Amino acid sequence: QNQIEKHNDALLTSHQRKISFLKEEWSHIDLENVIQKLVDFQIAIPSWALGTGGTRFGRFAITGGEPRTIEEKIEDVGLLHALNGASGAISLHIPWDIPQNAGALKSLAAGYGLKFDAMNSNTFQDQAGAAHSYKFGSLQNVNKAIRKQAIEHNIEVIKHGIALGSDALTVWLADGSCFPGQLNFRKAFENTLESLHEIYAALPEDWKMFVEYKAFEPNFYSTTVGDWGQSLLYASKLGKKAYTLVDLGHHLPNANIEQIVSLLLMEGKLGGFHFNDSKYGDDDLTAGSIKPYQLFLIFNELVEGVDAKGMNHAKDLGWMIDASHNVKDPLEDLLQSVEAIMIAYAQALLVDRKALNAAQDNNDVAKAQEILQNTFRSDLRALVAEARLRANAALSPINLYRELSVRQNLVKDRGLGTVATGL
Ligand code: LRH
Ligand code: MN
Ligand code: MN
Repeated sequence: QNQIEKHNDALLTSHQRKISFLKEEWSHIDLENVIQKLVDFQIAIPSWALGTGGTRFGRFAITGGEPRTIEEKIEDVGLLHALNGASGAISLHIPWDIPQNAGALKSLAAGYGLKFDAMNSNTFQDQAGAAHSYKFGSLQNVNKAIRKQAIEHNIEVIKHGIALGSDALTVWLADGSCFPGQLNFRKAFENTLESLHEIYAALPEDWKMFVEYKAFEPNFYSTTVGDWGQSLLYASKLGKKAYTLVDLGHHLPNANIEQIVSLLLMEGKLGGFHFNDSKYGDDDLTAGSIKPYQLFLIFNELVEGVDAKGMNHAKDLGWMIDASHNVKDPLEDLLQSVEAIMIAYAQALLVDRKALNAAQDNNDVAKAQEILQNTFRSDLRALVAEARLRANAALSPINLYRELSVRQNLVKDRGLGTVATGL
């Protein structure tokens, strides 16, 4: 906290100049309200993004200092949260994480101001000692015993989550097929639905189930939860605790994700997000690093839809990053992702919605574009920094991270080894 204050003091004059300018520029808008929304907004960090994931071709363990235990993963997210004030939750993946002592983990996390976000199950890899293989799918499998093993794993994950105080289960399935004829699509859907029903029945009353879809990979001909239509079909059939989860990297190229978001919100079936960016497929790159305008357009629909439904921006949807790191320091990358998400959110909050609605009602296409691009092209970084300042976080998190030689210190403490996440 001391270091953060010292860092902020040095940057304060320049920061205040930028904020005064923004207050003048946006004097017609209640900026205090916008800043408060930014302060409240929290984006969960996935435990598997804290180390170097690599690609399926290899992993370059150059970073070092990677967290070796859940405790160290919590420490790392605690550090991110101290720096940016916006990473107040961690999302675990079972069995990449095996929480042994939930009580102790809960109080460790609480000490850093962290909660446990959605729990993730894993039926896309065979686990050591497991009786059955998921080579031909898990919840969809033609073999009932294999489906049962996968169902029981998910119920186990819910139990871990209950002990940690989480309130959501994210189910992502690699299930599908690689060749035409391999699978009966209808039977695969029905098996998956039946399995999901059994998992759903084990959910506590106040929990949500997120059904995450993905177009392809690791299966390359069909995926059994392949798109938002299929996910919505499962979520609708399952019941009110089931929702669709949108991972930005899980679409076919050029999909209109903002339209998907808008319609899922309309149906009350949008549950949460995995933020990342991509140029080709499920690249899991830094949010906003490739298509920042798309990220803004998605947030524009989110703000519009969430407000139309009278929902709470910070609480009613699950916000999370889902990234993988190959060439960057994972912690620096996560700081960059959070920053990009916050900027897109700030831009969406400043859209003149009344004027946009009027332009839409008048079919004034050029005006509508002007309105959107006016905020997208405004530099709102100081607003996001102001939110950090008010949360006692750092004005420039990544610079402070470097000034304090955090990575070098982590390497000293934890060594150069890497810890495989299984990816
Ligand atoms: C699948 C996915 C899913 C998994 C995570 C590791 O591509 O996005 O969310 O749980 O990656
Ligand atoms: Mn994901
Ligand atoms: Mn993915």
